[in-house]
Amino acid sequence: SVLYGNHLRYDASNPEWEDRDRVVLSKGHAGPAWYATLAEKGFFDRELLLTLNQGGTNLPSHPDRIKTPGVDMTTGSLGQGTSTAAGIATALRMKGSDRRVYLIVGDGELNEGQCWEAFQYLAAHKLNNCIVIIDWNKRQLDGTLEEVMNPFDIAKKLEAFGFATQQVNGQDMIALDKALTVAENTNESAVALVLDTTKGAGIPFFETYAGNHSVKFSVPEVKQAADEALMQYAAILEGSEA
Ligand SMILES: Cc1ncc(C[n+]2csc(CCOP(=O)(O)OP(=O)(O)O)c2C)c(N)n1
Repeated sequence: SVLYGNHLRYDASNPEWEDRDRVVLSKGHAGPAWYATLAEKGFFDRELLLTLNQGGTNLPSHPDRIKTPGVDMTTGSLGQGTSTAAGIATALRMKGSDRRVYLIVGDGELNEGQCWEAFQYLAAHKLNNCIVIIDWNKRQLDGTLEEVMNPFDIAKKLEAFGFATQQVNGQDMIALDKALTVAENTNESAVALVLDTTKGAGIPFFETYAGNHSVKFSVPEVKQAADEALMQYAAILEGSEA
């Protein structure tokens, strides 16, 4: 929402616009969240969302750049988006373009060594036109980060690689907006944001749900999720009015 609302330069009626900023959702399994945003911004009709992951759909669970307007890179095999984003950033730099690539990476995805090779490359070449965004939600597919393979302090590691790194509350839209602006105005090094987030945020019963990586909700659970999300939203609105 923050990216598409305030930062990206794009034209939904011309997704291939040469002068657009690019997005690489390296944690490709989050494709459905991206599709909701793209539909909201007019890249395609909302009705298409109902075809998610069905045979012949243009919205496969993992993003496909050939199929979906607004998707710049095919992803799903974790780690690979980091290298392709580094390649896009290099190409933009070589062309003399001031456009950026926004690279979204999972914290569990960092288990892939490929990420660290791409980060070293970005830092060494001071590719500040690739904004690295890590979703630090502390969980991955089948456990917590520590249970599966501890990445230790991600922000410190990126700093050690040579990145200008900010750690920010990834669920605070205003903080996120500011942090992106700071990153976009950093010229002397590669840039990264580590977003402190909670998996399933906004729906309390889901935040603590052990297998919340991939769940098929029952109808009562869908209703409960919608009710809890609405309650949270109302509380946020009340807070901002106060
Ligand atoms: C190379 C590769 N190995 C395994 C998977 C299966 N897989 C899909 S999502 C996931 C967990 C990723 O964790 P994280 O990046 O933290 O994503 P999040 O928890 O934010 O959804 C795994 C292992 C994959 N997509 N690609």
